[in-house]
Amino acid sequence: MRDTLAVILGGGAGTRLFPLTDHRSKPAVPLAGKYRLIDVPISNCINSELLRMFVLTQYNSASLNRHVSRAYRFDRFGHGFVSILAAEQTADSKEWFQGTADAVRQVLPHINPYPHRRVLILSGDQLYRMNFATFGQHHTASRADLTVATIPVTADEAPAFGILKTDASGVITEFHEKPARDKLDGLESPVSAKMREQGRIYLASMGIYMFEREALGDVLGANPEEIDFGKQIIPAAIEQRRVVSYPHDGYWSDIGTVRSFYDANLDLAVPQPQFDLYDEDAPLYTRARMLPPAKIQNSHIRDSIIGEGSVITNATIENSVVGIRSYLSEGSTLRRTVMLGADYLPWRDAERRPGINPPPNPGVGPRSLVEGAIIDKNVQIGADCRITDASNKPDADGDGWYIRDGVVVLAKNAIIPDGTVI
Ligand code: ADQ
Ligand code: ADP
Repeated sequence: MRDTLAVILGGGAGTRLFPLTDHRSKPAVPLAGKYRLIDVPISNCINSELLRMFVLTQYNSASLNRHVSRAYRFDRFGHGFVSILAAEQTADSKEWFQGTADAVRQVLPHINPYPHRRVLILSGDQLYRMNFATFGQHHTASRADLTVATIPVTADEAPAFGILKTDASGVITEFHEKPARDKLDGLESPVSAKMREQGRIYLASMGIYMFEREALGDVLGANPEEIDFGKQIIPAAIEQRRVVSYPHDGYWSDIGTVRSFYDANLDLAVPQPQFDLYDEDAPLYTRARMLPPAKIQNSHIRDSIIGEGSVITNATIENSVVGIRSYLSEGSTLRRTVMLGADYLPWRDAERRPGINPPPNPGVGPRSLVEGAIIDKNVQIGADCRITDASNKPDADGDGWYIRDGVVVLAKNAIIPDGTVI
């Protein structure tokens, strides 16, 4: 992988994960009790010995910079780096990245000086494990200009993806970005018997692309008005270039919307999760924080993940992910809830806490119940609150809380007063 550069697409306008992206860029959103979204593609790269990575983001957010600079320091005798490239205003470009292809086009002048033969383009909002060295071997053996990673999906799922067709040798002959459900006829692909049994007969693009360097420069240069890979660049490329499919057969999940982020987190807390956090051959890396182990007193906990540094006293926790430094007090209950954790514990000296006026008592207060929610960092939930499942409620905005995709999201640093009912 020494001749490959990775470009991780770290998010557009970022509305789909709002309010989690209100004060941080999408790649910095906390995941699975101790990681951040960006740790997934970066870990896949490191585990594939692909050590030169660029992260493209709309905001040069302090929290992303802090995380990446603390977590990923490579050996000074090697050649590895993770470089954050934020959208910038230049003489010939608008301020924001207009789309995925526009983002890559705008940063090519920063990437081109690094010696490379291939560019691997990755999404920043997916949970999966993939060996990119094997992907690269497939790309080389297929003599492809561009290889698209693909996964079989059902007719219900297909309209959310780019759906493609291949010939018998795996060359992509058609590509339709997010086709309507009634336009799927004739788009079926040959898949394994097991996939066919599950109705997974359409091949979806995973938004993971390996380009030969000159092919990328050519397709972006030849179509300067086209801003999106899925809508424009990939369909154009299959007309002009050799574009091949790389079938992925492991777990893969979108984590780019509030609902999919919530579901993917909770899926990690079941007894046999499809995504294995315990795989020692391909670990998920993050910043080492040296926190103490979780301390649990007289509590009932079932099918949950508890983050390090947490303190849990006389609480009930079911089917939940409880992030680092979470504090749950007397008689509190969490069900089907993703708690992102806290930057400090309630008893830490006020003047040593990060940020301006963070809540004095982050955590879940006495006798409070939280069901079906995402609790962002440092939220203080008072005593006797009742936050219950909102899966049938429409989107709504409250004081320090939101409902999105049927999930209650308590915003970072919110103070939820005693007795609140949502
Ligand atoms: P979507 O997921 O809808 O479809 P898109 O919204 O373009 O694609 O996002 C792809 C990735 O790029 C995400 O990580 C997103 O955050 C990031 N991104 C989006 N706009 C960006 C911008 N302006 N600057 C930087 N990053 C940006 C795509 C493909 C489909 C494919 C699915 C698979 O278009 O064909 O099936 O991914 O998830
Ligand atoms: P998030 O993006 O999840 O909101 P931050 O990156 O702001 O989180 O905080 C993550 C870590 O950085 C925490 O451990 C916190 O203590 C620390 N931190 C936050 N703000 C600062 C700061 N201004 N200076 C130093 N460390 C900080």
